[in-house]
Amino acid sequence: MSSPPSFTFSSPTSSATRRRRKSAFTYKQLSTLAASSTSCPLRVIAHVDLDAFYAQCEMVRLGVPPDQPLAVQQWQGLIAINYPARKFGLNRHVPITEAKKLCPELICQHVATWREGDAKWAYHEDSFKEMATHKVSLDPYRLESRRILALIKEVLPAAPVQRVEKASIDEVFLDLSAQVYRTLLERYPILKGPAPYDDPTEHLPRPPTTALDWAADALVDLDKEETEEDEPDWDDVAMLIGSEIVRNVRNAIFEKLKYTCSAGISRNKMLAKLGSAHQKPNSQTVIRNRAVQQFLSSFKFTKIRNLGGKLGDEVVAAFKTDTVQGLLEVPIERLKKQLGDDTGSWLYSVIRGEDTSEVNPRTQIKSMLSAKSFRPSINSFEVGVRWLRIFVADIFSRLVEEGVLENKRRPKTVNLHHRQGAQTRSKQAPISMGKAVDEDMLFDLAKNLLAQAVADGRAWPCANLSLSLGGFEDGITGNKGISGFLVRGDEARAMLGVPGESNDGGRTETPPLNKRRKVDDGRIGKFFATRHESTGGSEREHELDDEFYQPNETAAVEEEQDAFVPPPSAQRSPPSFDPAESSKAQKSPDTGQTTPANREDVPVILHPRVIDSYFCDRCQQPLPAASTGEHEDWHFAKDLQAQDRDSSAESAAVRPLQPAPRSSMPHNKGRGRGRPPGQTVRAEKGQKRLAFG
Ligand code: DCP
Ligand code: CA
Repeated sequence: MSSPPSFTFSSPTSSATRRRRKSAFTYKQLSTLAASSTSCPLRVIAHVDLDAFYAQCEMVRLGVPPDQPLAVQQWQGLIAINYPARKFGLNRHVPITEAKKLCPELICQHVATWREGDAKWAYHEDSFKEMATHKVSLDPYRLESRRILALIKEVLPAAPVQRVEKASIDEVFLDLSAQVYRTLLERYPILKGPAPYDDPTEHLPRPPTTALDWAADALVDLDKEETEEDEPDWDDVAMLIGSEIVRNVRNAIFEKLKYTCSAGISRNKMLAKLGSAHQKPNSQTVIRNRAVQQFLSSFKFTKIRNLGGKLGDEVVAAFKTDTVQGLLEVPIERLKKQLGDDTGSWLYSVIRGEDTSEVNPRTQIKSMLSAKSFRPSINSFEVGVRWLRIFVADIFSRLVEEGVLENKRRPKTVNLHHRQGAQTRSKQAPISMGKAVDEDMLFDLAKNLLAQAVADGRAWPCANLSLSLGGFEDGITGNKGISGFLVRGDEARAMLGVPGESNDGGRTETPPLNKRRKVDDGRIGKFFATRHESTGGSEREHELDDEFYQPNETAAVEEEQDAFVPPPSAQRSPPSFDPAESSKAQKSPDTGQTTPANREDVPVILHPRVIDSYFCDRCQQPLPAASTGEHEDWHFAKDLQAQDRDSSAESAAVRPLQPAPRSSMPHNKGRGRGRPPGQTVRAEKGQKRLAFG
């Protein structure tokens, strides 16, 4: 981060002139940059995308020279093509035989595979012929992805200044705002203030700079009414600093790991993402605020994420245009009338370059899946079980990386999906909270589920089998096994250092951390999710379903994508931030946990000398760590019961012994996962361990 500042300073102007010239930005706005506020007009966001990622992984692994054409093969298709090969007109749609004709020196490297019966994936000779007995492994690319991510985090200053969101296997978003703020103040001490008259709404002085040196960046042309002769303001300077940071990150990735990547730098995620694709490979594009409209106008709006599908088609049909330029002429009222208020407003903003979705560093996996399609179909329990062994090994290696051995994260359910003809059926089983998650235990569970499917008599012939783990949650570490006593609200709060209501009767209107994230993400949120993007914790990892791989289909890759929030086209009303919702809970300054705002008489099971506690955010109350398993089982049972009503076999196995508090019911749509406003949570006394069938 130490490249020299590349500014050309203005010749001194008279102080009278200077005094008249003010920045468009205020001291207050500058201060919000330090906090990476999503509404800060000086925000700097970057999107970094590895070039031809799988192909580069293979080039690095094999030590292939940079100008050698190479493609990554999966069975009979190409899934990644390096840039030297693209010069020959190759892309994912070109069949391999055709590709070799177009580019005779092309190296086609097949992906690694798990061979039936093996305990580890490997690069096998002629594996493309072994589709019936091998399964694709994307582990080599995941491992490289992890190394790159770790390096990026190492190059940037420590959190909380650093905000890195892994968006897919080869993409990250960086919120550089706080780091840019720090650099701005170092380079321009005048910004430290104080603001004139101590008034934060005062405008900043203009930057003492007339021209900025953008080095080798691809600079998007300015909007029509702007000229390069106009003196830069602080947003331009902020963008320049962001661009320096990104250049350093990219240099480090290349120097240390030999990968090239492209990047986009702009004021939000949507623009940064469009920017990174603007000039590939190995370059970075800066879209200054003054260039946003010019940049966006050159796009078909169908290129913007979530406008590529049905919603995009609907908009094209309704307004007879597929360009941003064309759509800019449509008044907001017409957009709303056609698409509904929320989607209409969202579309209106997005084509004007507005996006307040946050860069969310907490991108935790919520589920994992390993799958295989069979051609021909399989017909016996033994063969199915051999595949389950591979699925479990595949998933378990990912679980280890997620920290399951240290109980940092653990799944709650295991699911088996099997397809027979056009019918896909599922079986689900809970993973007992009391036991360590290991390979044998998962294998046994999976095998039992397959046995159930066979017993139902509808398993064979099976065209597709997949195993997934779901309901990932933070595990409890250091559980001392203290049994619980029952204490009541205030006492429990005092023991946990959780505040009650404030003396003035008011409440701290701070939304819970997870709720805030959720709300903010929901805000048109996933829209800007990249193709594989995770979305604020609602992340799913899945591996390729071999047979269903179609070049250029997103399903063909290991994806870490949002599993739960539909794009605006599906939900038709992007949720917006509801300040009222924020006031439903209080946040403890000590624990960072949230507590219900109105819970005078909530009975809490708690040991008087409890050291380890955890907070159940579904019941909105603290509980002793020792009861975690029991309590989670109970929630789990309720969830299963609700989800699986139509599957009598499974729901019969899970019979809670007591009614759930209203807050935990999955169908309670009152206010997110909390209880509806005004209701007091009343947990039942003496919760008992459930008997699972
Ligand atoms: N991928 C895949 N099937 C697809 C799309 C992608 O298997 N239909 C895999 C291979 C890619 C990786 O995901 O290397 C990343 O996808 P990108 O879309 O980012 O494509 P590349 O990184 O290959 O190329 P680019 O330089 O255009 O980003
Ligand atoms: Ca890429």
